Amino acid sequence: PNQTGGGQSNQEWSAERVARQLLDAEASVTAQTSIVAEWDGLDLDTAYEAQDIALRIRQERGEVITGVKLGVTSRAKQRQVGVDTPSTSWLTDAMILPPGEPVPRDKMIHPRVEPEIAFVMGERLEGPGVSAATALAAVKHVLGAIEVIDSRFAGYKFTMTDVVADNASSGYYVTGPVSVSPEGLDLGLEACLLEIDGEIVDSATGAAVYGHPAEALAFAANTLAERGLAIEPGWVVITGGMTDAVPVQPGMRIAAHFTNLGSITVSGG
Ligand code: 0L1
Ligand code: MG
Repeated sequence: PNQTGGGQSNQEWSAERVARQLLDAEASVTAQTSIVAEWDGLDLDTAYEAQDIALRIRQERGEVITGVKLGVTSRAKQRQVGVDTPSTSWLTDAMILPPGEPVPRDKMIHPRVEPEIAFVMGERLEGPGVSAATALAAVKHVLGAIEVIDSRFAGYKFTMTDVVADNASSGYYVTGPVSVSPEGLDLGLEACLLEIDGEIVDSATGAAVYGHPAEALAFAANTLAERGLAIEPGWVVITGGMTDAVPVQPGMRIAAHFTNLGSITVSGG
């Protein structure tokens, strides 16, 4: 992929410029280098501000919020990307990959897939003080999911604040065909096998996700509350990659098989 640096002076940077630069990188399918390396003013609050500005721009062009994505909730992901704090980011309807559609590789820089556990919210969930039990009580049903991430940073080399500003490498997400009531599930023990071209390459259980996917959901509610935001009924919350993300190659057959949440298959396009 192409790469661009920035090379402009510190005073010219702002959350707005970060948001626009990353959206431009996405639209032009062009990787760039760390923004923090150029602008040390990109702290966590500014990164979330950039994320929210980018969401506003997406909404201005007609996209609708469909939910929230958690990032870096598992140790596998923390090790893979060198970031050890979970984050929240936005999902919109433009990020939905309909079942059966291949990964739109022509619109992506260097896509990777990762299996996730997803919640569909039945009730509004608002922090602070949300526990895993309270969080789970607001869930209508649980789904399996595959997220197709795509970092705007070359080689997935970023800092915590870079990746938060970049909407945590959002690309596409596909949810599974089986929806299960949370009462009937032990989500900590819900297993997922990740199959690539007929071979099981990785596996994990729900406990890999921040101890329990409901803990990740509570983290999301409590973190969003710091910005005066809540998780709304009907929203989807994907709780973070359970395993390492796998680079997508043309023609690849990707499948995630869950104990109770069915199987999802995606082709590499
Ligand atoms: O690029 C990345 O891997 C950061 C996003 C993390 C997504 C996740 O943990 O599910
Ligand atoms: Mg993810």
